[in-house]
Amino acid sequence: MIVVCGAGGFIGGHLVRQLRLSGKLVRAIDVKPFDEWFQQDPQAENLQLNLSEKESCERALKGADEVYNLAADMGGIGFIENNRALCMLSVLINTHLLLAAHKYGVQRYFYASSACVYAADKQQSTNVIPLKESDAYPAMPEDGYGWEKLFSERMCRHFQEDFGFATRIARYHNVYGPWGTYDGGREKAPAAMCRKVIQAKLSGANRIEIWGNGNQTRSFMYIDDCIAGTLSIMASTIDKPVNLGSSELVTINQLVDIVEEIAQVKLQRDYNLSAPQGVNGRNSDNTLIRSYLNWEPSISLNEGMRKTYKWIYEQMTKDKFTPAPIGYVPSTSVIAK
Ligand code: GDC
Repeated sequence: MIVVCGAGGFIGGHLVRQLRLSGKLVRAIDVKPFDEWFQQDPQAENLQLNLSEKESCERALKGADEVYNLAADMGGIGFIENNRALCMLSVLINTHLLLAAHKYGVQRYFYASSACVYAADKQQSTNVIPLKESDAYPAMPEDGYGWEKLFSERMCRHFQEDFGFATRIARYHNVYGPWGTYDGGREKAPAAMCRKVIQAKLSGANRIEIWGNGNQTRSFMYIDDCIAGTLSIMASTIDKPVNLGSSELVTINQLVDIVEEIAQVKLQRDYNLSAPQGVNGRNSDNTLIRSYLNWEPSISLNEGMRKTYKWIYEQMTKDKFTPAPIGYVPSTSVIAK
């Protein structure tokens, strides 16, 4: 039995889907009510549980062979900069899950960490040197969210050393794709840009707001690469934190260029210099993952953004009133109403 914690979220939903496609027995858990899950597989054992509570974690992991912990209160830079205490409370989830995993003899435990663990002084320039795993120390991670991730990584390491079950840790670099958050405040830049460009296009507003000056650099990993890498890391012998991210570096302005090209529009850009911006530059050094797996994320930003844009466009337009075709004449019964 494989347990996926955070199964109602973006990455968790895709992971359950992939595990089910390969015929695995899956228990899927999230704190959100079922109608808020991004994806739900009726063949999985779906449970709504608050995993920050010890009893819920024990209920969740009883009978489990493998556990994926993707459960966390998180979001894009707009969310994590303004909700540091909430982000830190995710420590309760990982702590109680590790204890339950130890109690029930779980064999393998995956922890979803983040590039936000990396030290701030190594991310000050937009002209980045890709981050290698050792750059997390000396520690000065993203305030709140990053500290929790770094602490929880460390806890996984010591549970592995002291209690003898395998823990696997991936440091995700900005993951995007369909069936993820694109509005409401937790969205990351790729989904936010799709939403803003679509809104500008549909409304005819012709302009979008960009946080910062647009010169910040990032790499963005498409969800299919994230799931493939997650499964491989879990099955591997990599017993220390490893980067899981694309190494295709772009500026935020280049990300917007890609979305404009997909949408076939050219918009005026309004730069909001007081909006959350996070680090100036960040990229993933993939030497370690390549050396273990002979693999690294390779789906291009262009290809991934086309699929993401299409899905967000469908979500934003599906419930809308569709204008009648030109030349359409309503029937008299409709007019009488
Ligand atoms: O939110 P994010 O994708 O997270 O932002 C990337 C950059 O895009 C930031 O510099 C931000 O100012 C800029 N940006 C411009 N406009 C907008 O409308 C917008 N919305 C958003 N969200 N950003 C905009 C993330 C964390 C994650 C995760 C990853 C790991 O930081 O928020 O939780 O851990 O890092 O790589 P980002 O890349 O800063």
